[in-house]
Amino acid sequence: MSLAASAQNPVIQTCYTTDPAPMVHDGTFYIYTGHDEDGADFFWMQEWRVYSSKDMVNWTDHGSPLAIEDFAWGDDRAWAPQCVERNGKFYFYVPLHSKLSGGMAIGVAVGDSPVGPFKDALGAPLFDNGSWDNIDPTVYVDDDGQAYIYWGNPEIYYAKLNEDMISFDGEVRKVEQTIEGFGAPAIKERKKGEKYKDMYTEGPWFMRRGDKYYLIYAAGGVPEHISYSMSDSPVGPWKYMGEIMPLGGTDSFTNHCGVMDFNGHSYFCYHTGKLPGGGGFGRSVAIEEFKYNPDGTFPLIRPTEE
Ligand code: FUB
Repeated sequence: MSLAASAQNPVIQTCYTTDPAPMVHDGTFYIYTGHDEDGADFFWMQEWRVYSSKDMVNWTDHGSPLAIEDFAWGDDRAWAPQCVERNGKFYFYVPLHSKLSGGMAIGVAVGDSPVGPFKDALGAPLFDNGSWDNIDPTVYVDDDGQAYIYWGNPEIYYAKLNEDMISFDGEVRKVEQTIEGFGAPAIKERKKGEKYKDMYTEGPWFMRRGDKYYLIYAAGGVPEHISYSMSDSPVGPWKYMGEIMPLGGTDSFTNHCGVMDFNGHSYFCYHTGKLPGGGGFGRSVAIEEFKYNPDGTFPLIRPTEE
């Protein structure tokens, strides 16, 4: 089936939604989001939300099936999530502030339905080492069944997940950010105070299409644009491929993307400050349909301007 789809942006207009992570399950397109509070002056976010659509035009609000209070060890900053399905269970990965370490940590909740209810799977963080780097987890289950989790700001970390999806197989590794791989010098080689236009910043989205792997991410510091790197392997080496969504036209100094095919169409999800009263701390999910170039690279994608 091929559904022509043109979402009206922002796609959710009843509250501020951020950091979209799409997932397709059983003929339905889900988006997992954060939630900026009205009048916020920082990312003091308390809950995650879920929306779904069967036609990319009409959206169902499934409310907030997961919030900070569902993690006994967390107390703030319900930042960029992603939910993936495996063996009939739905694993909801989130970054939040840890009361245990004082840094950001990665948590994972599990549910039997894509819209919850979800429960903290471990009663403890999946990863918590006291660092503020631990944000924006992205998870992909590869064709051979091996699942990977990437995350981080300003470093990029990754680990293999066991089949249970709630424990690591082996150690956490750091991705080497070379100019060839990510468009800017390694963090330790950067000159203090110098802004590198193409540097990886945060919000990775890890995926495979055909035999190519993609890391798509917010880049450039503040304000952020979206760039990407590609590899023949799920763990690199990565090749910097350039921008997907350049600066401008979003009214938000952050951007954060998720990419998904649905019913024969490809969709690029991101956020803007374009809902009335919105801005950098009042963001809203938007979606652009796009077509990959024949070689699997991305075209430039511009945000909806009006
Ligand atoms: O929404 C809070 C933070 O802003 C996310 O973790 C980042 O990716 C940026 O969008």
